[in-house]
Amino acid sequence: MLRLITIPISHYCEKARWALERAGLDYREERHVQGVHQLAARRAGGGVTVPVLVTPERVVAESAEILEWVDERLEREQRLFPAEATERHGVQALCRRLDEQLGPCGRRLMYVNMFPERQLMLSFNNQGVPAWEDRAIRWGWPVIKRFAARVLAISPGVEVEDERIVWRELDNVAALLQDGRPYLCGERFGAADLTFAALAASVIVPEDYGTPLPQPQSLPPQIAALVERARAHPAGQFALRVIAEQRRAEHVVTPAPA
Ligand SMILES: N[C@@H](CCC(=O)N[C@@H](CS)C(=O)NCC(=O)O)C(=O)O
Repeated sequence: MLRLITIPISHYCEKARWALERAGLDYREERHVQGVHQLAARRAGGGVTVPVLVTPERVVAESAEILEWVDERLEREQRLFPAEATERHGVQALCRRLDEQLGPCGRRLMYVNMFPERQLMLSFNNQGVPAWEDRAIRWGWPVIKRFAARVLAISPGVEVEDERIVWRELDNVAALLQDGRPYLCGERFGAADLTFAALAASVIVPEDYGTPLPQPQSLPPQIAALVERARAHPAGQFALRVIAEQRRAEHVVTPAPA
């Protein structure tokens, strides 16, 4: 059985869950809160970030590599990455940009906004984690907040620049789609679409996600407004469409025979 070490709300972890579930691969998700995740990731053979996928042959400790590992187990026509080298490099470059820009900035933007909403945040953050971790993060909240601020490089006002970068990345995705193509790299759903839709979750908070996310009606007005603005953006609309079409169990594809 594959093991996937996660922080349940993490959008990088959602990339991995989505790819595994789409491929119909059975896995056990081991959920942890921030801080403890580093111990769990290291113990599983990874580094300090999650997701970490433990497979019978090796440990895969980067979400982008997990997508590639899963792809190797699929029939060619069901793969997320094109076989042709130039096209493949194009897809990988777009995924890397999303991983490096949208991923961290969207995450920090949401953390900064949600930090004052401690009860609401923890009720979603801690779903499915061991009971002692749930208790520890509630009791140790000031320490955890300082730890998160350090890991995420939160400084006063950083969210203003994060919001600018997130919207720049949404604009970039919308520009790619402007010629009418159905998916970011052409006619087929692929790694760039999955990566974008998963990472955009920090601002569009989709209902369809590997763990429940707080919906706008339960969020404070200024965060709800941010989410509604992201959902209304053409790239936000695209992410919601891709999730509605592709994230469900009926989109499970067939693994290649071993
Ligand atoms: N490049 C990594 C980034 C993963 C990442 O940043 N994961 C976060 C969770 S969203 C994490 O583990 N953060 C805590 C830390 O860096 O200690 C990947 O794509 O897997």
